[in-house]
Amino acid sequence: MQTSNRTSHFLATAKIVRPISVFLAVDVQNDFISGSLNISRYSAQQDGEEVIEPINTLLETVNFDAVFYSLDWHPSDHVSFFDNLDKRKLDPSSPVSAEEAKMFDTVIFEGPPQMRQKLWPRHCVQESWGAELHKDLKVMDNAVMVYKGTNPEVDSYSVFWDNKKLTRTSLVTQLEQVNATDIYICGLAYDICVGATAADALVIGYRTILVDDCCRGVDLEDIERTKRNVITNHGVIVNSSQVKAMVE
Ligand code: VGL
Ligand code: ZN
Repeated sequence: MQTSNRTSHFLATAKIVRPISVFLAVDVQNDFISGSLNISRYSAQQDGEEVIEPINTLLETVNFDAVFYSLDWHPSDHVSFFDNLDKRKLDPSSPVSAEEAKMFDTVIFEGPPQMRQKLWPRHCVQESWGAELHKDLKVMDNAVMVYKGTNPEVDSYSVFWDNKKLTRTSLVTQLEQVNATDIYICGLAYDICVGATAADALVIGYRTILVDDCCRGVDLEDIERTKRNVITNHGVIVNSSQVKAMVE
């Protein structure tokens, strides 16, 4: 019999006496704000720095049960970097060849399994300034850092799994350990890593709340698609001013 691959066991086994609300700030890192993947240079022309003030206010006013910060954390030879293209082979089915490929093109790397990959500028290299959280972001004392994109061969937009769903991040077990029921998600980039993370949170079965004014993204249509996807899958989208009343 086909069984569901949803990891719903925690909902079946945990006795929920009250909501356990956790906060996740996705990739509020220098490279996405003012560095090599500065989102303000993309079509939506949004300023990533604008998420910091509402996130800090939220953390100062709302008593979350746990606070997580994810960091895009790539090795120097990461597969998503355009300048590493010559280190790997493309599949013959790739829409563009290695010679023709330009920054931001999507290519298909040789398998098995084959892998579609958008080519990004080098960003969030482990231990570099660009990979640091923005200096003005409030970091809670008991905060947990979640590193993603650490495997050189596979990208990771979601904070739960890599793009091939081969490996889970530490977030998965840590949410189970605190018996999380509700996850408040925000950060950068709205339509890429925030969107992928919210989609996975909903698949697992968390009550998923996207904090809209604490997100900035790359492409307006993709941001709208991200929001529609959250709503369709029974997540909710709120403004940060509404969160305190929801958590306490
Ligand atoms: C991201 C592109 C590449 C993100 C990470 O955090 O949204 N985008 N790597
Ligand atoms: Zn990345």
